[in-house]
Amino acid sequence: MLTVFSTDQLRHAGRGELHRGQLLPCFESPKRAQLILDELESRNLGEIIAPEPRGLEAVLRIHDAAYVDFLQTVFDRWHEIHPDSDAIPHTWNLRGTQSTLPQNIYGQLGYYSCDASTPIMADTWPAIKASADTALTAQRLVLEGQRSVFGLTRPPGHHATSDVFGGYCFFNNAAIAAQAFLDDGAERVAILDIDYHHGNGTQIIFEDRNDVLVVSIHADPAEAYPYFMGYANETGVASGKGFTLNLPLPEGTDWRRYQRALETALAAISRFAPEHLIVSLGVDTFAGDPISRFQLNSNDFSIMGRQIAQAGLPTLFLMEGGYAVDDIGCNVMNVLTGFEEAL
Ligand code: SS9
Ligand code: ZN
Repeated sequence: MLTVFSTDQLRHAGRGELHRGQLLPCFESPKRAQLILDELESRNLGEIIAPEPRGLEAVLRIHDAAYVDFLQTVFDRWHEIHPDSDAIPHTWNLRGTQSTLPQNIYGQLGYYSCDASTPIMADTWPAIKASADTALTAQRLVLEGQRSVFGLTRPPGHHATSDVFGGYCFFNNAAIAAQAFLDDGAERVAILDIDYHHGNGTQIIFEDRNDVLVVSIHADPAEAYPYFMGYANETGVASGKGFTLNLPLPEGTDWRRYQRALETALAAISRFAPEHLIVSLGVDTFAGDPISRFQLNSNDFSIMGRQIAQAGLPTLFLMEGGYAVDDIGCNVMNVLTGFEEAL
């Protein structure tokens, strides 16, 4: 399987995130991508290629122009006032009130974000741009006939909406790739989100549409981030009704239980009959993950990959979460080789 990755994606390296009352070293670190690459190389998954640099057209199909411009410029504005720190939002608007875009930088950081876990630093922009380019190059390779491609997207994307960053995400790489498939002529694309956390950004982007089926298996939002969304009764909006499927699972979920949800997810995808499948691949369902509470082991990821291959679809894997750095390479590699072994 081909992998797409740019070293520019390593340039986003936050100093700290607000986690349960403490400023801790960022869980979402460049080391994650580096360790995945090391494992793919040592176990010979296949060639690793750099993304083709792209303009912003495909990004702007999903994200608001003002948001994209904000992300591109905010750090320089921040740096003039705070030369020694990352930009982190700390104030948000009141629920249900008119939300005017403030001119003030603290106001704008709050306006365009949903949490304080997602710092912005000098090279955040080149890293998130390269991550989106990675998704788009991998998407094109699938379009051109590769059975599967791994876009090692980092920073991840599934919590980002058209104009909100958070949950370590800025550009919704999976949404950008799904829209690119449609713009290249596909009629239906399915996104299978197997990250531990509900892909709230992806759901919000597509919830009123019937050309992208969004299926997410994740920790029950009653107990886990992102807390406000991801319940089973969210099934889509207006003409998107029936094209969102949430399969929340309790803390402590092991492979037996997970596998049944994956079967349900894959059955829904096959009824939808998409031309392409995008997998939002998070391995934070691993038992050793420091911020998650499922119980999958490394071998389970191989079975998961095999099961996903049974869908029989051209498949674009895009990286989302996974924070147990010692095992992240092995767990990702197992999904991808499990997939290939089933072919
Ligand atoms: C606050 C705890 C949750 C966000 C988790 C985002 C996971 C992305 N530090 N932080 S896959
Ligand atoms: Zn996650």
